[in-house]
Amino acid sequence: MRLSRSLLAASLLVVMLAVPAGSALAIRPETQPTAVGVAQREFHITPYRRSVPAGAVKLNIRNYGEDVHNIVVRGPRGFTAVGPNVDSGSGATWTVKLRRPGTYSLLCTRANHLKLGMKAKLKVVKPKKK
Ligand SMILES: [Cu+2]
Repeated sequence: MRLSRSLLAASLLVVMLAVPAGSALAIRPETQPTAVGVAQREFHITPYRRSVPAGAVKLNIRNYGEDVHNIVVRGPRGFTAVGPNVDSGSGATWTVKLRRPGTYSLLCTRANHLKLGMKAKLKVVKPKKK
C-alpha cells in the first residue's frame, strides 16, 4: 500500500514536470487538426460538422457510392485546394489548411457530379482565444 502510494506520487510528479501547466492546451490549435468526417455517395457530399475553427482540418472521407469521387475545397478570395480521388467503398484522409474564416465549399468535380449536387458548405470560424 505504502509502496504503490509513493509510486503514484512519483509518477504524478513526473507528469507535472513533463507538462508545464497550460502548455498542452495552448499549443493545441496550431498542432492538432480538427477532424471532420465526410460521406460521399451519388450525388451528395455530407460533412459531419457545419463549422470548424480556422486552421488545419483533417477530412476523413468515405465513399459509400459506386462511382469514384474526389474532393475539392473552395473558399474566400479564390482559395482552392484539390484533394484525393476516393474509390467506391474506400476512404481517404486529407489534411487541408483553412486559415481564413468564411464559408467554404466541399465539392466533387468528377464528371458531372457537381451539377448533380455533390457540394456542401463548411463554415470556418475564428478559433476561440485561450
Ligand atoms: Cu463525385
